[in-house]
Amino acid sequence: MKYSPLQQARYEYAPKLPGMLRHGITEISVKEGNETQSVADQDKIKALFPNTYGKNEITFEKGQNTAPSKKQVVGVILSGGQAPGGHNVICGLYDALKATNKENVLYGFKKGPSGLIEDDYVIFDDAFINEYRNTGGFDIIGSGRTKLETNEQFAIAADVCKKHGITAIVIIGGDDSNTNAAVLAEYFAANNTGVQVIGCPKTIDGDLKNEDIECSFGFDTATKTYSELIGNIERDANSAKKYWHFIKVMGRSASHVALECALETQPNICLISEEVAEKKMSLSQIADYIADSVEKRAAKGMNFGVAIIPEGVVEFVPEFSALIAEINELLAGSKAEEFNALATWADKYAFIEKGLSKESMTVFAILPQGIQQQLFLERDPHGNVQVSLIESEKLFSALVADKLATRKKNGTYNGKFNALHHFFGYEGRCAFPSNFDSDYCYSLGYNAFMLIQYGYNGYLSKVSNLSKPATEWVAGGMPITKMMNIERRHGEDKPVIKKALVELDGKPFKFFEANREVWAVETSYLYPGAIQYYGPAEVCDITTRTLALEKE
Ligand code: FBP
Repeated sequence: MKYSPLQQARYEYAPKLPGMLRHGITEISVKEGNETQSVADQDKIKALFPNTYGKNEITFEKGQNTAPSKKQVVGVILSGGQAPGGHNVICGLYDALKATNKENVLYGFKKGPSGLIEDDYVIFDDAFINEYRNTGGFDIIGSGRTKLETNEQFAIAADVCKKHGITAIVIIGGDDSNTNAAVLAEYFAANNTGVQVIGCPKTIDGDLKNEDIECSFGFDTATKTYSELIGNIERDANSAKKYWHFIKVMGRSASHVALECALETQPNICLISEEVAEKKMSLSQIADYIADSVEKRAAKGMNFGVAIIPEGVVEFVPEFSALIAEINELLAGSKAEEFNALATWADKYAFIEKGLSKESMTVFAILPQGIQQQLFLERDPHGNVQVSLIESEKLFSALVADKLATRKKNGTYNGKFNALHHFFGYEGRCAFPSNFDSDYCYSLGYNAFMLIQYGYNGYLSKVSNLSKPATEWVAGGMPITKMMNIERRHGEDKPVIKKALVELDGKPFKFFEANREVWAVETSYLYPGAIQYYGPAEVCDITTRTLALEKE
C-alpha cells in the first residue's frame, strides 16, 4: 500500500476558505484600513524600516479584483520547527497562484532559509502538490533554522530571485523568522529589487500572537495530539491507581501549550512558567506546591496523579536562571577545558563548589545528581548550558520525592509515590493537521498570494475571527513592523517581534486558576480522545479552549 487509508482520504479533503475568499480570484477586492504603528519603540522601528513602516492594515472583501494579472514567479520557504499545516500553506498559495494565472510559477526553497541562499529549490506542479494536501510535516521541501539576517545574505537572496525572475518570497515561520522577513522586506524595498516578502504565522508554541494574529498555526493540532495522550495517561493513572505521571510538554519559552493541555485534560497539576516568574517561585516552593497535591490525594487514598510541566519552566525560576548564568561564567573560555580534564565527578563537584556563589551552590546542591551532571555536559556552540535539554519532569519529581520523604519523617504524609516521566513534543509537530489547522493554513497560503497580487511587501498573512465557522473568517494582512519592538539580544538592541507569553490576567489562565485547586485534589480528568477529521462539526472543527476562552 502506498498511502495509509487516512492519508488517502485527507488528500481529498477540501479545506474551508474564509467566506470572502470563496467568490473566485476575480472577485476579491482590497479595503485599506488604518495606518499602523509598532507596538512600542515607534521612533526607533520607523527609523530602521523607513520603506515598510506605518503601512495600512488591509482586509479582503467581495468586489472587483483590480490587481494587475501579470505573470508571477513566487518562492516559498519553511522556517524553524515543524508545525502541522505547513504543507497546506503551500497548497493554498499554489492554488491561488494557479487560479490567477496558469503560467504562474511556485519555487520551494529546500531545507529552510538556507535553500534561498544556496539556490537549492524545487518547482511545484499539480502532482507534487497533491501528494501533500492536508498532511502533516514539512517534508515537502524540508525546514531549517538558518537565520537570514545579514546584508550579504540579503544580497545573495536578491541575486537568486533575479536569476529566476522571482518577484515575491513567502516565509512560513515563527517570531524570529518573521522578524527576519521584515528586515528582508525592508532591504528589498530599499534596494529597489522589486521583490515582495510576505510572512505566515507558524509555531506549535503559540507565542506568535497578538491583537491581530489570533493564533499561530500548528498550535491547534499539536495541543490536541498532546491532550489526547495526556487524557490516555490520566485514564491509565485512574485505572492502575499507582503512578504519578510527570509530563513535560513542548513550548521553548511560553507556556501556552501546557495551559491549553491543562484546559483540555484537567490534570492535578500544571505549572505555568509565567506565573512562576511573576511570583518569583523557588524550586523548593514549586516542589512543595506539587507535594501538597500528592499529600492531599494520598490522604483520600489516591496515590496517583498527573502533572504537566512546561518545557521552558526552569528558565523562569529566578534562582535557577541565576545558577545557569554563573555556570556559563564558570566555564567561559579555557576554564571549560580545565573542568573537563578533571578525572572524577567528586573533583568536578569541588571545582563547581569553589566557583559558584553561596546562593547558587545551595540551589545546585538540591538538584538530583543526574541533572547536576546534565548542566555540565550539554553545551551550545557558544559554550552555554542548553536549558531546553534539562529533564525538568525528572527534576521536579525528584524534588517532590525529597519533600515527601521529609513529610513522611514528620508524620504528615503516609502515602506511596511512584513517578513516571514523559516528554511530548515531537509527537505532535507533524501530526495530520486538524480540520482547523488544515483550513486555517490553506487560507493563510491562499491569502498570502492575494497580498502578493495586490503588491504588498513586509506583510503578514492574517486570517481572523477564528473562533467562528470558516465562512465568517476575515482575511487580510498587516505590516509585520506593527508587531515589533526593540529588545536586547546578544548585547545589542534589535528590532524583533514581541513574543506573546501567557497573560496572567487573560481568560484562559483565569479559568485555569479558578479551577486548579479542585483539580489538584479531586480526580477531575477529561479525556479528549483523538483528533476527529470526519463527522459533526462540533466534534471535528472545534478550536482550542484557549482561543474559545479568549474570544468569549
Ligand atoms: P519554532 O518556534 O521554530 O516553531 O519551534 C518550536 C519548537 O517546537 C519548541 O517547542 C521546541 O523547544 C523547539 O522547537 C525544538 O527545536 P528542534 O526541532 O530544533 O529540536
